[in-house]
Amino acid sequence: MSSERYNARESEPRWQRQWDEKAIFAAKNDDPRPKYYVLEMFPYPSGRIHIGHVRNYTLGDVLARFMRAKGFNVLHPMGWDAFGLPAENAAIERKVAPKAWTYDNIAAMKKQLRSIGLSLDWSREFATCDPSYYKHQQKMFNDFLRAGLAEREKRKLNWDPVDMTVLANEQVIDGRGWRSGAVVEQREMSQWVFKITKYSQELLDALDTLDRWPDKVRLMQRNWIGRSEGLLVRFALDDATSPGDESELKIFTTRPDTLFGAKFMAIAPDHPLAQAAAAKNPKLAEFIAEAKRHGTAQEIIDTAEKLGFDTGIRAIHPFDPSWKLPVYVANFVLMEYGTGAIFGCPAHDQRDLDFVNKYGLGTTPVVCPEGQDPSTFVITDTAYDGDGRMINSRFLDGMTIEQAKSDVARRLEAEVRGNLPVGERQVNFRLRDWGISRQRYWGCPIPVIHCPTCDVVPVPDKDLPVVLPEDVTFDKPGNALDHHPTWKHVSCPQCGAKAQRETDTMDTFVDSSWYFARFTDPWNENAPTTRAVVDRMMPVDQYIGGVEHAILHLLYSRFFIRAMKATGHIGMDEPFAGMFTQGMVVHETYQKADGGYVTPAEVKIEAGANGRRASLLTSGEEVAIGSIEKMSKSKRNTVDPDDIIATYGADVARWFMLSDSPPDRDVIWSDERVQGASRFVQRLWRLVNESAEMAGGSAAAKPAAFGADALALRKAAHGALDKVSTGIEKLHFNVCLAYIREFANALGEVLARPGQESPDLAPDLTWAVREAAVILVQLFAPMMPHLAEECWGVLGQAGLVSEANWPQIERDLLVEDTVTLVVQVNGKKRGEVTVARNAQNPEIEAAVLALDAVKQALGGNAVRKVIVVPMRIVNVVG
Ligand code: ANZ
Ligand code: ZN
Repeated sequence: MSSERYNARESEPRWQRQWDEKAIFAAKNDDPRPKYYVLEMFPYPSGRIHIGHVRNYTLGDVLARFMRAKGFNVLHPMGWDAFGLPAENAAIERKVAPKAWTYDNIAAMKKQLRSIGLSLDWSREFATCDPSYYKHQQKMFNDFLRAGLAEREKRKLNWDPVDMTVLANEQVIDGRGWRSGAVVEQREMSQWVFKITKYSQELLDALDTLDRWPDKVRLMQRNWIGRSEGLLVRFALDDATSPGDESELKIFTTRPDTLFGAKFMAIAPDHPLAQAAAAKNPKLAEFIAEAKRHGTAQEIIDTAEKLGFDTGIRAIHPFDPSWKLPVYVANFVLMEYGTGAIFGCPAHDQRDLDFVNKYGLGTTPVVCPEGQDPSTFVITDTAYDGDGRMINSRFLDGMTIEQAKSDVARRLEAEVRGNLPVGERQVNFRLRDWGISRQRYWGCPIPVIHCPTCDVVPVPDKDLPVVLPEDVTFDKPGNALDHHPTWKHVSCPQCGAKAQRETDTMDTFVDSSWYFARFTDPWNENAPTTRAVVDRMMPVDQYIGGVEHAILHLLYSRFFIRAMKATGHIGMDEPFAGMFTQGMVVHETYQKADGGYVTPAEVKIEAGANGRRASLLTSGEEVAIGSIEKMSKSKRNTVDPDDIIATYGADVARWFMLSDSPPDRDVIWSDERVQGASRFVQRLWRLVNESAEMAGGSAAAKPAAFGADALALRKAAHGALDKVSTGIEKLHFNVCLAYIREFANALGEVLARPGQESPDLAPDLTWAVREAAVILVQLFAPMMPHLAEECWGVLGQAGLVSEANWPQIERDLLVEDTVTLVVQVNGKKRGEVTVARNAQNPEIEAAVLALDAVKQALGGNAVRKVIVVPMRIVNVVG
């Protein structure tokens, strides 16, 4: 038996079939045991599983299998994030219908996922493009509309001229569309928004309760929400200079303490005052048009040169009527934030400093760092934004920044102009409402109808779902739904007149904002959730996915659950109690002399005289080994999970993924290391077979006492069990694998000792070997479940290891049996002694007095007394 190699290719599908037939991974909603919900971010059905998926799902699977063995009712479902642009692109490029393309891909990828041996509950599977899913999403849209959580809003939107769609701010990267890479334009349009800003403060505060989320993710969310406390200040405009009827300019500042350092005012290019001034000034109009062409995305603004145009308008300082400040239109002021206007204080704000240095407006420092002489403190190229005392600021001089802020706020709130206070404290958030309208076909239709008399009418709940038509064409750019000859023409549900359906569909981030709640009861045809079930099975206990979703997907989901709570679909606020962001799978790149990339599969690696050397398998042509990068199509440094599984088996792929790096770090794919994992699989197989041969096919009664060898092995087994159990709970999988290896070595040593083949071995040792082998198999079962099932059978264990309870730890085997004591002679440390933990004082004294260091220190003097401080110190008094 043990001479045969383990054959993954034969064994893996066999066990997968068994798990399926017995449906052992199906969670039951009425299971009385405590639930544990493990979820990996569901995939987009692109057509193929990539290696990043394998890592993601393996991480979740280890935890799911472990928690199942620990006795939890584990919910570990899988589905498909199935709407989105690639399906439309496939339709355009390959003339296949988006629906057919999507479901074909799902079928192919499901097959691949099965081959990885994941313990998934497939009975709950759905795709977000199933009408039976998006029907409920449309229902919730209607509910949100009624609750004031969805609204129609005129907005300047980011328009992607290539994809012909509106993009969320988050989908604009460096001023370009995240998919097309086209420079994004601004267009004013009506669209649907979800009122996420109603929850700005709550979404921020609740981050403190998410103590099982990575700090970096919480910080990213905090920054995205972007809360700042400041002051609104109404600056009066100098009448003589003001265009039209404008008499004041409202600004928002977080630094009212720096008001006496003001050198200019600046307004956004699309500020009404800028428009008014431009009407009389063609040069200004030109400047504004140019600024808008560059786009107003945050990233562009942060990196662009700070440019301004003096409007000729003058604003009056709120504390000094004779102090006039020039008003510029500036390209770094955003209309969407605060009031779209600022006062500039160059000494203490870098952008303002860059600006004044360009336009020669000067600086006056008003905050002086502690220990600096105010009379010599000057600002040249670097603004000072640190702490200090107020200077050059009249009544504020000598105050701290905080004191000055509140003093200014108090004074300006008390000052009234035209019945209104000049200043008003305000909290601002960077977070904007979530625009969800997309001018695309392959998405969830927004269930409203536009009627010429009744305006916007929601599709009545009873008429849901609004189903996407399938007979669409993609021969024209733009939205295929809009081009459909009949679909949008309907009668108004209210007045019966001719009306039109909304042809915009929802941002696909909506689909992924509640799928995890739907998994709790995907069979409910009447409602998105079943309250009794969803309130018990949610929240997700451990969510696992890429850090690229750390802001948007997680924030939208946190909002959506709150909105579902407000509309009665769930009874909690936070969807994910634990969050884990996994690292990427990276690989070397290989480049031919002509610069073209080649895949790892085309390359042979050898150890050359000057390190590793790579050549093409076909021609032998040498290729350059390049940097290690995220696997990507463009760099061709990908490995295909199918190839790996066909060659080595899923268990090897899983083991390798877990072994090399902590799960939150990048892992470098290496064929050499994969082969190492493959050898380890065979080694485990031999160890288990040898153990079974030695210990017999079934468990004997536990011996009453164990000799030294058996005890040592039992300690190794329970020590490994203890460490691996806590390691899995903390998702320190790579550490767990190291412990498993170490323990396998310990078992291997026992089996390799001479005389172990003899038939009359001590029963305590055979019992311990058998116990160790069983524990070993259970320890690696979450990582290599197929091999574990096979080994389980070899050991004569009943049932499936996938269904077995996690082994019980015998804690008394974990106690270290020796202690190390500090040895002193006359109070001075002279060495250490290691003795048995239960050693008695005479034994300890004898051991100490036998030490050379002690003899030397005594210098022949007689020992007067030995004092033993248990577990710590032995003092010899001479
Ligand atoms: C004067 C000042 C002096 C400012 C100083 C800063 C430092 P956060 O913290 O992000 O809220 N600001 C206000 N509205 C703006 C807009 N629409 N576009 C560009 N900048 C804007 O930033 C608030 C600060 O950003 C405000 O405080 C304002 O500049 C600027 F030493 O006012 B401050
Ligand atoms: Zn009507």
